[in-house]
Parts: sequence; structure tokens; C-alpha cells
Amino acid sequence: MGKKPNKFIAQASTTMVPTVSPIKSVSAEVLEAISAIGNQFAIQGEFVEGHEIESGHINTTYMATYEAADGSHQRYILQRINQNVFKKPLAVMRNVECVTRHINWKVLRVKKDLGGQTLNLYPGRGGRFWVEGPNGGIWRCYNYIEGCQTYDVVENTRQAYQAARAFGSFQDLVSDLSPDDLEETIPDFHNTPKRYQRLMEVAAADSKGRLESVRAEFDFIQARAGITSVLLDLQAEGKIPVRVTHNDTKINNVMIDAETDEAVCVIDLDTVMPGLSLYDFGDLVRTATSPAEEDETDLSKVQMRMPMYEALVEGYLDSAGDFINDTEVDHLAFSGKLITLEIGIRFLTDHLEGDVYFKIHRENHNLDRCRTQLALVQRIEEQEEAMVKFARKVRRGRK
Ligand code: GN1
Ligand code: MG
Repeated sequence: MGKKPNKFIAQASTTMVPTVSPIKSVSAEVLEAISAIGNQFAIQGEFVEGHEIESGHINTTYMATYEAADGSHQRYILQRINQNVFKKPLAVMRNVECVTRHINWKVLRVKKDLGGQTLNLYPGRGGRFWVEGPNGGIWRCYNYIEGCQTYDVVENTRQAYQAARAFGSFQDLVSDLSPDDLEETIPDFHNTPKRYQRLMEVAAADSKGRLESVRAEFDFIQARAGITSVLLDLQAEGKIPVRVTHNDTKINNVMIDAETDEAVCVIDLDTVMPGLSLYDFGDLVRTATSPAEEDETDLSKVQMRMPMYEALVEGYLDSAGDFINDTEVDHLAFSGKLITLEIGIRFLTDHLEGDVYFKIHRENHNLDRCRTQLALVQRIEEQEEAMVKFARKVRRGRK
């Protein structure tokens, strides 16, 4: 399985032009609040500075720097869980604790050769891995993964390969947890038929009077209603199993070593729960094959770059090929199309509802995001046959 060296590992990373997730300066008031939250965690040193990390659509995330007595600086992530999205934040924390501890154990005692950084939670005042903020929110503190960058857009096949290999490795690391060990913190998170049904309801209510202006997008989605249940049907027939999965495998959730271009670890474990491995692979296709940002307004830039897809398949089969089955391999391309449609459905639903779920930074932001998703669905459809063939070919070559 997964013979090395291969072209993705051997290739140098000289052409990398990173699109790094933005960090933002914050007001004196916010700085004070960050420092007060930091004081509640068992971390060493004095607070030096803090910045906001703006890349996620859901939680509020800060990077805080502390100076130890010897003058060295240590960085941490302080993050407030969005309770509008995560209705059971303590269940989210239980899942994250379970997964981070299990991965630490497995890296140390089973894999032994993995010297990379892992994500760790710090204990807080009161003895738990979370604290309550002044306004009642639930906060946690992670180590900052040093020497790494995240990318919103993949620049080369090496990064695509590395990202897919990292998420496959993640699935491998948690493969000996039982899905029953974890709570389903957002029920039906990737239930595409339910996401579709919800769009129909929101469109029927049309509370913001926006439906007429998005008729083309709405029709595009309706024309594809038939594919929404394909993976759940396969699951019901027992052809694809429920596993412990990440469920938010967008490309900027992989920490990539800035020097070697190798994936170090995956982050954003809030949605780790029982799920289908194909949704994880699908979200990689959605976020790693197109050279356009998720909210690009020039839709001619949205593409499904075959070399990137091929690198994803190779990376994923290198790390997950041992445990995923042939039906899963046969649906790798389809999963990319389906998850892209699903996220398009969710962005359109939020646009019609008045932008209550995803953070927006401009007018029609969720509509713009929806449009890039639907354009990518179309690009995938045009190449789906070749994509399916490629995955089967790689699988055959490794048996
Ligand atoms: C949200 O916050 P972020 O960017 O990690 C969302 C994902 C979507 C993604 C779309 C809990 O993730 O499901 O795929 O936006 N997370 C949640 O970019 O809804
Ligand atoms: Mg996320």
C-alpha cells in the first residue's frame, strides 16, 4: 500500500505563493479581554500580544503570545465556541478532549515514528479543559502549531497530496475509537437530503423576500435533488460504514509546514463525530481543486483542476487506502460533487434566511459563496467520469 517515495513527497516547494489565512489587529478593549481569558488557563508567562484569526465562519478565534521568565515566547489559540451553531458546547468539548487525548496516545504508543506536533488542550481554572468567559461563552485554549501555514487556496499538487494524506491519517488515528464514544454534536450535519429539505422550507417562507433574485441558483439545486440521498442510501444498504470522521476537512484546516510543505496536523476538531469518510474526502475536493476563493465573484475562475484531484486521491489512498472499501473508492469523485452541492445549499439557505449562521463580511456574501459552489458542481460534472476512472486506477495499482 502507498509505496514511497512518490512525486508529491519528492517535489521541492519553490513555487509556493501562500494565501495565508488573515490575522487582524484588535482594539485595546479586546486585548484586555483576551488577556483575561488567558489568565484562566494553565499557561506560563506574561501576556504580550493578541490578534484575531479571521479564517473560520463560525467561532471567534484569537492568537495570544506569552513571554516566559527566560524571555522565550509561546503562542496559544484562545477560542470561543459559537453556541448559535454548537447548541451543546460541552458535548463538543467532550468530543475534542476524547479525540485529542486518543491521538496523543496513539502517536506516542502505536505510531511511534510520528514526531510532528499535535493539537492539545490546556486545563483551565476549575479543572476542566474549558472556562466560561465574562459574557458567559465557553472558551478553550490550544497550543499554536508553530512553523506552519494554512492555505485558503491550494497552489500546487504537493499541498493537495499532503492535505489529503493528513485527513486520511486523521481518520486512521481515530479509527479505533468507536463512533459511540462520540456525541453527534450537530445532528444530521451532513445529511444532504435534510439540508435540501430545509432549503425548500426556507424558500417557501421566503422571509427576506430574496427568493426571486436567486431563482437560477434555486433551480440548479432543485434539478439535482435526486443525487442528495445517494450516500445515505449506500449507508442504509450497508455498503459504506459509519466511521469517526472530521466532517470539516476544508483545506485551511490543515497545518502545512512552511519550510518543508508537509502537512503537520489537522485542526478544527469541533465537528469530529460519527460520519461517512466520503464526506471528508468530498470536502477536500470542494476546497482543494479550485483555484478560486470560496467567495470569488468571477465565476470563470472556478475550476476543478484534475491534477489537484489526482493528488488528493493519491494522498488519501496512501493513508486511508487500507481501511476504506471499494464502494467508497468508487464514490470519491461523487462525494466531491455532493458535498459541494450540500455546502451550496447551506449558503443559499442562509442567504434566504438573512445570514443568521455563517459570518458574513459584505452584502450577498453567502450568495456569492453559494455561486462558487454551484459553479464547481458543474465543473465536477463535466469531468466526473474521468475522476471516477482515476480513483479506480490508483486503487487497482495498490492492491
Ligand atoms: C464552516 O468555520 P469553518 O469555516 O471551519 C462550517 C462548515 C462549512 C464551512 C464552509 C460547524 O466551517 O460546515 O463547510 O464553514 N462549519 C460548521 O466554508 O457549520
Ligand atoms: Mg470548522
